[in-house]
Amino acid sequence: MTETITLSHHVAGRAVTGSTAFEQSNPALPDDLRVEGPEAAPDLVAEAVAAARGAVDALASAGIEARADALARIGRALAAEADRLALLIARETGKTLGDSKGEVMRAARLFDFFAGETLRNVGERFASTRPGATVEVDYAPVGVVAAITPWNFPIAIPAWKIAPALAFGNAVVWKPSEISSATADALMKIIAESGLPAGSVNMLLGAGGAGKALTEADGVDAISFTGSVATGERVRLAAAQRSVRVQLEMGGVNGLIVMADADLDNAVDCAVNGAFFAAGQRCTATSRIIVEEAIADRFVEAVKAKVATLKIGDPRDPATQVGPLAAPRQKQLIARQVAEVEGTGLKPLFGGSAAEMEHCFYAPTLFDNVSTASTLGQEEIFGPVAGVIRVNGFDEAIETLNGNRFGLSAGICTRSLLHAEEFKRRARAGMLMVNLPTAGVDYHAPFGGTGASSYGPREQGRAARTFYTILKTSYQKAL
Ligand code: UN1
Repeated sequence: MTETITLSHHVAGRAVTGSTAFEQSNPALPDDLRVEGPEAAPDLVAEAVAAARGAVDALASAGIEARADALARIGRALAAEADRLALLIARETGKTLGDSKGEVMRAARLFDFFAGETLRNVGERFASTRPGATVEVDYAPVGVVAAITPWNFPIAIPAWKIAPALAFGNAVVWKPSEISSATADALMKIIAESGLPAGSVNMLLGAGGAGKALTEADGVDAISFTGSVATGERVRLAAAQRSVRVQLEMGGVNGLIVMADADLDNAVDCAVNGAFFAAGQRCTATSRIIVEEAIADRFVEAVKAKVATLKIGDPRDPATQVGPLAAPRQKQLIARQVAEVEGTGLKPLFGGSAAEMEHCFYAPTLFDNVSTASTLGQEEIFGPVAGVIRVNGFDEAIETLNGNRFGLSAGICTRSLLHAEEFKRRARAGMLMVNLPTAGVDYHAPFGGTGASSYGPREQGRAARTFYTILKTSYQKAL
C-alpha cells in the first residue's frame, strides 16, 4: 500500500499548510511512498525571513552554551534515529540504504563538530599603533542566512549549512529540494526538539519558484547554495544585485588520473566508486578517467569486470551497491546527454542507450577514447556515466585534467611520491585525492572547488566560519 506524506512549511516554529504544488515518488519503488507539499509564495518567504530576524537576537540572548547544547542534541538525535532516517532517504530519493545511513551519520557528526565550534569562536585582541588604545577582532553573526539545498545529500548538505550557521549565531531560512522534502521535514522535526529559539531554522518548501523568491527576499544577509551550475549562476546574479554575501557549490567534471605505476586494483576501485556509486549523483563524482596508454587496455578490462559484479537494485536492500536515479527528469536529462555523445560516433564499452533499464534505473556507462573537447570532457552528466581519456605521460595527464572550466575534485592513482606532489601543485581543483576516489569528503575539513564549480568561501571544517561571520574590528582607548 502506498504511504502518502503531506508536508507543511515550518515558519517561526509553526507548521504552515498550503495547497499541493509538487509531488515526489521514486518510480523505482512503485507504490511505496508518495510525498506532496506546497510551494512558498513571496509573502510566506517574507514571514520566514522576519521570524529568522527575530531569532538572531534570541540566539544571542540564549548564549553560546545553550546553542552548543542544542547542536549536540540534534547530532545525538540524528545518530539515534539513523536507521529510520536512512530508510526514509532510500524510499524518497532512491539512495542506497548503506549510503543513506552513512549520510545520516555524517550529518550527526557535523552537528557534533559545530557544537564544539560554537565554543571555539574566539577573536583577537592586540595593541593599537596608537598608544593607550587596543584593537579587537570579533567574529559576529552575519544575520539571516538563506540555505538552498539539493536532493543528492538530502540531510548532510543541509547539516553542513545549518549547523555552522547556528554555531556562529545566525538564523536560517532553508529551502530544500522538492525531491527530498520528506527527509528535510524529518530533520526539521529533530531541530524543533533541540531547544533552539523558535524561528532559528525555518523551512520553506517548493521548487525553483520558492528558491527564487528566497534569493530575492529583503532581509536575507547571506545565501548558501548547493546545486546545478545553471541555478547557481542565477543565485549569484540575484545576490550580486543586492550585495548579499553568497556561497555556491555547483557541479564538476571531475577527473581521476591513473598512472601506469598505480596499484591497479585500487585504481579500479577508485574509478568504479567515483563514477558509479550513488548512481553518479554526486558533484564530486568521477566523470573523466585519464589513463596512461601503457595500462589503458588492462585497466578498462578490469573496470568492466568490476562493474559486472555491482549489485544494482532496490535501494532499501542493504546489499544493493547502486540504486536508481532520484527522479524521472534526471533520467531524461542523462539519456539526452548520452544520446548526444553516441551521436558523435562514440560507442559505450558498457551501458549506454542500448542498455535500457526500467523505471528510474540507468545502467553504469563507460565510453573509451573520449576527447577533452567532447561533451563528456566538458559537461557534467549527473549520473553513472564516465569517459576514459587516454594520455601519454604525466604532463599530458595534468593538462587534460585541467582542460575544462570546472575544478571541484581531482584524483590521481600512482605509487610515485613525485607525481603525487606535482599533482597537488598543478591540478586546478579544490579537492585533491591521491589513491582515493574523487568523491567522499570529511566533515572536519574545508570543502569547495575552483573555476566554475564553486564561488565564495569554503564550507565545512573550521573554514566554515569565514562565510557565516562578519569580522568586526573595534578600536578602543581607555580614558
Ligand atoms: C562527497 O563527495 O562526499 O552535492 C560530498 C554534492 C557535493 C557533496 C559531495 N556538494 O555531491
